[in-house]
Amino acid sequence: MAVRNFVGFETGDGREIPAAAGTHAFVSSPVYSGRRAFRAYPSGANSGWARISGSIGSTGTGGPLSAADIWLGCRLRIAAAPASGSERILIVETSALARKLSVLLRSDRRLELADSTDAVLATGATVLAAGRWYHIGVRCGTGTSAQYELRIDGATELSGAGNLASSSVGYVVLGKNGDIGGGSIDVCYDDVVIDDAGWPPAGRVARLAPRGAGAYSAWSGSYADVDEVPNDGDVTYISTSAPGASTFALDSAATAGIAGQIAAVKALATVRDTGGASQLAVRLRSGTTDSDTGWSDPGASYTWRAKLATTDPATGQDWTLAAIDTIEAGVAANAAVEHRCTTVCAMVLWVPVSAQIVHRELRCGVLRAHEFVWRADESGVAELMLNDGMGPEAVGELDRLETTPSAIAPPAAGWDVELLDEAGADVLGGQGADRSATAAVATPIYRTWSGAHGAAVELAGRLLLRISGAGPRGAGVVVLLVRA
Ligand SMILES: [Ca+2]
Ligand SMILES: [Ca+2]
Repeated sequence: MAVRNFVGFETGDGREIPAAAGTHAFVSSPVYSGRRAFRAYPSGANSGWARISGSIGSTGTGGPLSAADIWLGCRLRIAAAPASGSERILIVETSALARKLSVLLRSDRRLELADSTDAVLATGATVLAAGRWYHIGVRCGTGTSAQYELRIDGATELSGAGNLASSSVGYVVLGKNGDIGGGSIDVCYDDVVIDDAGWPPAGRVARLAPRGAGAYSAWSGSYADVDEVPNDGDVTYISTSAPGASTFALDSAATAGIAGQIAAVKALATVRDTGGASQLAVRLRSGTTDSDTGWSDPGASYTWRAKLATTDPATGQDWTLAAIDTIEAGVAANAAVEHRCTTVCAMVLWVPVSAQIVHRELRCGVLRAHEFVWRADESGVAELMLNDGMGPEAVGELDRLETTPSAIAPPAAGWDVELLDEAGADVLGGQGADRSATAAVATPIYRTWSGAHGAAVELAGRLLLRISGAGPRGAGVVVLLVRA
């Protein structure tokens, strides 16, 4: 999997895409995630669309994907379908902006696919509800008998082979570009992810805004000049006429509402010069490691440059939430002409992770071993209800509590396991507290031959198995030995 670009429209002004035209808006409602989404709402034969770069080039400009295959994911919400017939709502284009594969919205709110000659390939069965967000997946290959696939909320709706043109994938257009039957549409899009190797994560895009000075401050002006949405052009900006860099501390992951696995980070700046041969780069700083684009001349009108990183430049490994809290974004200049920058931020593509507990019961005579394999959520918690007639049944005299931390995703030291009754009391009496992050721990809860561990613990009635303090996505196993 290689994410080549992602856009959540959080700049609020299109300063992250190469073009938008016709009847469109960057809206604050509705959004799927973050604070902005893209709306295309042309009437009649009009168009309204946004073009998304297939990739980010080495100098930070948007460019074509230049790959034979694209796997695209995005959120899509239909407010209005054409009154009759069908109209384009998403197009995979070549580098020359020719249609390879089009997703059409029919008047009955079913989707269909058209090939590079605009012939309909297949029509889906699912009627999409109006006013509801869906996750849409589109795969498009290259050639006269190339693979295509359409997914709705992760399920394959259409797949097969068709004439998808001989030129490789360049760009993606969201909205209606080119009329079919004069039909009006009103469709919103969010969280677009482009991958050239497989289905991308169904992620969300959050914006980290500048919140203070960073490690570099060669440009005149402060973070308050580059923190607005949408950009204010030359009303507030930072500038330099000499080589040097400025970077800014950013919102924390928690402030931005990020609580999950990080798929990619994109430092983004809106920049121009005031004439002459400028040399500008975007800098993404992680810890003490600077990761810059190559130099380019943005010209005298405001445009954007971006630095995309699918792994943490400081480690070469996957991004972590902790690393997100260290990053800075900024700009660098390398020529003695005036460079200006009016906005800086970092976009983060992240995927929510939910808690899981899987139960297995092993029986040996009167002994029952209830094994709970668990993974905590971002807050370090995992919960499962027992004995409620729906989930696992664990009834009897509790003999032993055993906990084993995961070696691959170890929990935080001192994590706790409790069994809470309906009054909220821990029937384990706190004996599951402060478990090891590295070693298996067995705690005899009660032995008939010894009163050392207090009164007998009888498991009965509804009980909440609660793991807590395990750290984000910590994992392990809890075994309860019960004498039936
Ligand atoms: Ca968004
Ligand atoms: Ca500004």
